[in-house]
Amino acid sequence: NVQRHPSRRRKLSSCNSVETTDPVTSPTAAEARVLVINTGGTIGMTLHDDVLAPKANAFVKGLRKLPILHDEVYAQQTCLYEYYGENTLVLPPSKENKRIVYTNKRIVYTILEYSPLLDSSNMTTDDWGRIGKDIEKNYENYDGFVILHGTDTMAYTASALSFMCEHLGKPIILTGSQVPIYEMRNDGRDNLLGALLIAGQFVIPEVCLYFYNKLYRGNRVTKVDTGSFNAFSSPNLAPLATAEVDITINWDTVWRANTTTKFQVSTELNRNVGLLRLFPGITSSTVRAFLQPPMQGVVLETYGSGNAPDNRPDLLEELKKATDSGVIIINCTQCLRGTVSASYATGKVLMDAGLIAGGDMTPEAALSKLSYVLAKEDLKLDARKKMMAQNLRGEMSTDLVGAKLCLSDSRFIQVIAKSLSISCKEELEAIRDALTPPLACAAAKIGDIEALEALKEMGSNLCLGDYDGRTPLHIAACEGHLKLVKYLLSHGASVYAKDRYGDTPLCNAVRFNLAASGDLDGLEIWSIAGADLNKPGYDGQTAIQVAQAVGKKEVVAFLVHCMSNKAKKVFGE
Ligand code: ASN
Repeated sequence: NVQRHPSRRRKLSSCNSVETTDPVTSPTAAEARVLVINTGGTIGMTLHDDVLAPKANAFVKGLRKLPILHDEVYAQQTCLYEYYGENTLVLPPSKENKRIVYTNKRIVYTILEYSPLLDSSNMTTDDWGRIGKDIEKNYENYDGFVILHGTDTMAYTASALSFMCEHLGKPIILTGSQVPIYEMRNDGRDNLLGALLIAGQFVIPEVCLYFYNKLYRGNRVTKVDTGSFNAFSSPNLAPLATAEVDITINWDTVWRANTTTKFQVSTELNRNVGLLRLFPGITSSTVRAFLQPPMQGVVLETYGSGNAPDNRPDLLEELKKATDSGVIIINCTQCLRGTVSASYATGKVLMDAGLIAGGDMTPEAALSKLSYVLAKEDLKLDARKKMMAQNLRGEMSTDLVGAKLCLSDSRFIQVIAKSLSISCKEELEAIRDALTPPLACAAAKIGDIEALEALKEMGSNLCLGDYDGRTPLHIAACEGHLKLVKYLLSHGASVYAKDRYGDTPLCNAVRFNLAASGDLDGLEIWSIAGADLNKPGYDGQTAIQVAQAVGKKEVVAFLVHCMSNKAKKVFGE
């Protein structure tokens, strides 16, 4: 952490290429850190005996020679290698993006290369566990994670990680390429660059997959093309973001964990799962053989909207026998797009045989979800079945009939739309998105949960920030409205959201709330944990000023003591 490296901090502040001209502004606000886990795949492959295979220890060296992926001058000026090691690189400054509140942030990324590097066809459940563990180990030190991975099984890994990562609050983005990054014409550079920019600049708390200018929810994708750069499709969910002239995030679609529980990775996965695709004339002995113990969970890929022959009692009997003996069978469609439904007699027979409807889940998502759910040994069969039918990570669409209030139902928006002569949906949404974040912040300031509820019903996203990128959670944290903080956290607000000044709700809570309430123990803990207690906040006030204003002398003394210790360290170097 740069805050623990005063000399790097000084270098950063004096370095012209870094836009931190204000010496009191922490340079961390100008940098985001991303951990890149390189598991292998075409992106880093080279030709050996006329076939592509991964090459160890070459990736970092290769990237260092690519100016769009590494700024050597900045690295030298800011002692990057000295502090983060030889495997750390830094992107050049990104172009000003009007839609991003905090611009000019440098993305500093560290590469963790696996050995051996794998073609993704060689990946196993153990490899998913290894990736999960590495994310968990490094979670607090990085703003986001990029996983370099082969495309062949990337949709499986993305799906599995989406379930394994519980209570996720930061972006994890899988990417790779169809052509190695070292070739003249390749898709690897763009894919890596896009994934890094998104992982470093946006708090999208999901396991995603970035490919060919689009960010997808990881458990919604499937590989659809072997010969195109546009290799992935997310048939049942629009992309979370598109990287065209601007990077545009579809915030309404972003999935949020809605919990206050600490992030953890569940690496326990059940291996006795399988995929079985129906085809005309499939024999009952094939089905029986497939469903034999130790099989515990199967994704049955059925026809159309979840149909199977209803004139094949032999087949249906095998399925029923298996579900009766405790095998969980999920009904997913073979079609690329759409969902299973109970509209045909040929679909109903499967429900009667004890299958669970998989909605519009991809087979990759259904399989990895089974593997995750079946590993929860403390759950009984019924609870596991219930979990399989639930939407756990946005992997399936839930019936939203009646759940989403129509925008034009809101009196408030109606009145404004009328006075501005607006009628189309897009314009209504634009008004809502412009007006509701400051309203939500105002409600947060006075701790008004009811007003926030009303805004939420209007369809507004309570995680969005105002002009300065300050979210209702930033405000509630500053004001010390604990109930409201809990409410916002349980509605998907992120403690990692950075405002224009690089401040998160977590930092705000420390500086304004602990200082104002005189919580010395709390302040000390934060100080030990590396928080910069002297850094001013969005309104220019430092913790000392806050404490002085409310007459907390012991807090002022403590903070002065912290400051002089820090100064001694800096000048002592
Ligand atoms: N066979 C490669 C892999 O999945 C394909 C790729 O990455 N484009 O590792």
